[in-house]
Amino acid sequence: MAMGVNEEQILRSALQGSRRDLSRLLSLIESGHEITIPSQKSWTLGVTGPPGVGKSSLIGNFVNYWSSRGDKVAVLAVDPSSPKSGGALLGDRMRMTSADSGDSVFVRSLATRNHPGGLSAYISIMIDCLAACGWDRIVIETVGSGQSDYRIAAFADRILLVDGPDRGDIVQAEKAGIIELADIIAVNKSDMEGSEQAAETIRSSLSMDENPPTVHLVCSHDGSGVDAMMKDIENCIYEARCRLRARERLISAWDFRLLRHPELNRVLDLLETGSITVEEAVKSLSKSEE
Ligand SMILES: Nc1nc2c(ncn2[C@@H]2O[C@H](COP(=O)(O)OP(=O)(O)OP(=O)(O)O)[C@@H](O)[C@H]2O)c(=O)[nH]1
Ligand SMILES: [Mg+2]
Repeated sequence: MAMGVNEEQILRSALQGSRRDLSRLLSLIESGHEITIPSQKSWTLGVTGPPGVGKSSLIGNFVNYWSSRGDKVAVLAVDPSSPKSGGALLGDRMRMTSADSGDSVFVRSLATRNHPGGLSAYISIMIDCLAACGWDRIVIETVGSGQSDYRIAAFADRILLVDGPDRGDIVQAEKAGIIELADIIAVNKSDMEGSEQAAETIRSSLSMDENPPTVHLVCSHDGSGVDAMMKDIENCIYEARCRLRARERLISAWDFRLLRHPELNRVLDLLETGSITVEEAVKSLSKSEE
């Protein structure tokens, strides 16, 4: 479907720097409008990890670091307020503004609950739009509590996994299989007991890897360790995990199509009553796709 006049106007105005129209543009994309924009060269970082480990707080540090260098930073926060630390995003916004970086920061939240098939179909085009509108650093924050959540981070070129000092956090990340996708791992809350040991546990579990991610012990509250980690994020060579990420993106896109398939409920009814086998269900859904 070609873009309407109104959409073209919004796109043009967003490209000229209107933040309001950039927001409107992202809303259009999120609600399924097709926006045509040439693929862009962009700098993207996915930040993922279990709920409450301090992802948003660390992103607040990154924003300060980048905006003090003159970079413009856009943050796409997917389901930003988990019940465990609800309202965190607002706090971050305030922190970002207090860093006198108002014009150089753009924060947008995206709720997966409105999208049964996830956000995979929208995220790349949103990244292209942000890059075309002049945002130099694009960060995608996702809660890594389930595979479909953390997979969205794989749409970024580099992935930072944030973990906490609790063994529970780390086990959760291990179970979800996020660790293997990460280029860099941050064990946050170094001011808390157990954090050093948590970092050591992760390092030793990675010691057999061919290209192990670097593990940083950081504290978003006082900023310790953050500058060294930022340098690592900037310089990270992420090619080693490109294929893995491509695989995760493909699986996301596949899930998206399946969960939005118009015949899905009919086929599920048949499966539920045992009228067809899973194999027949797959065949039936693939046939009606052709
Ligand atoms: N002690 C300590 N607490 C921290 C640190 N960083 C973040 N926190 C606290 O941890 C809680 C969660 O922080 P968030 O930044 O919202 O964590 P998050 O991972 O973005 O949370 P979700 O997006 O809800 O998954 C807040 O109460 C923070 O103040 C830290 O370095 N040390
Ligand atoms: Mg958060």
